[in-house]
Amino acid sequence: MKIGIVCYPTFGGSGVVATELGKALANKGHQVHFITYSQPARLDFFSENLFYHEVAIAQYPLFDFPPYETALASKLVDVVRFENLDLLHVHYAIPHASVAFLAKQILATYGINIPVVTTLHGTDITLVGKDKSFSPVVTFSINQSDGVTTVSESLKEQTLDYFTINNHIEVIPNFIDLQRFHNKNHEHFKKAIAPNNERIVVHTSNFRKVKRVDDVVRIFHKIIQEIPSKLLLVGDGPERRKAEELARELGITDCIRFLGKQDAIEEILSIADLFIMPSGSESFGLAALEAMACKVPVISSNTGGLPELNVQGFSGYLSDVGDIDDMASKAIHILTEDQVLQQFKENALIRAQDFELSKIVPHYEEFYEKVVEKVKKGN
Ligand code: GMT
Repeated sequence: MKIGIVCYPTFGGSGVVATELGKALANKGHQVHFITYSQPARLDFFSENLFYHEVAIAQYPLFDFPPYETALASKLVDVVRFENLDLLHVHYAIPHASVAFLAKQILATYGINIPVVTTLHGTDITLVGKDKSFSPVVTFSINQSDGVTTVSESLKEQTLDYFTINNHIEVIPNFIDLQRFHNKNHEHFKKAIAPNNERIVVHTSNFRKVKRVDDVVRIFHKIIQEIPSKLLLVGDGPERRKAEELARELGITDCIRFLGKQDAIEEILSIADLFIMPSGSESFGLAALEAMACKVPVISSNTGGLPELNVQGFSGYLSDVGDIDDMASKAIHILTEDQVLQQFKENALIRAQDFELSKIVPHYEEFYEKVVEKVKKGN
């Protein structure tokens, strides 16, 4: 199949999933065309089946807001027509689903009926999408898509709750490439970070409010009252400064390293003993799955899709959003005894294996086939 993929090419989870999906589909012999405004962060290798089309946005003094949507729609029309694509798969509803709808209408004037699949990832529904300034367009474009997927049952339910949806929604969870994400022996690195054999706690995110990075610092503060540990904070974003200030206030900067944005997340996860994800809202929690794949148990909130991933008392623990005391005491339970920690580490990997790439990607292929068939038959 010839597939066009539209996504945010940055470090966000939706862009990562879209890029990994494209790479996996290309490996399986599909021809995949990425159509984005810059090269997707994880599109880092050559394959004869992978193509990248950059959306160039013209600058003009009149444009206070450069018309990205118009440029993207025009590019989609061009790529679908001249590369003879069979299907467009857009990730993150805003603005990609409505842009795909516009491109589809334009393509119809050329006699092309391009099937459009929209994947909803999280904040496009739970945070940004349901805002009144976007919701009419989000509702319309979800209903107009030929196929809609969400990354968890929870996100499907929230989509149906927040919007008036008359379209079927297929749940296809996030997946993990265990060839890349697995525990690697990095004793030298571990020794450098934790010279006295302290436990290593990790959090990775884009440091937005919804990630509650402050909670990570506060939970860690409680952990080190009981167990010598180090905290690695990976990523960057608007809440980083606040977290740094909190660490200074609590007097624990010696135990915390802010590593900023990192590509080789799996290298860092390989030396970790615990991953903390206290998010206020999380449709799936791909970063937690990446940790579990590297044998790192997870302390998470019980919001959104996290209970569909993290299994209470097996791969880690879940607590109510903001319940720092509970998260800290569960973290301490996991970290105190070597034997208990080892068991949680093994379990984390077992749970991650349920989401192995080879188990999930075929669901997308089957869904594409269904959607193409439906569009061919005229819905
Ligand atoms: O919040 C992020 O980390 C980025 C965001 C995105 O859409 O780029 O991530 C969302 O999509 C990921 C991939 O499907 C999910 O694993 C994350 O749970 C989801 N984030 C939220 O719901 C907050």
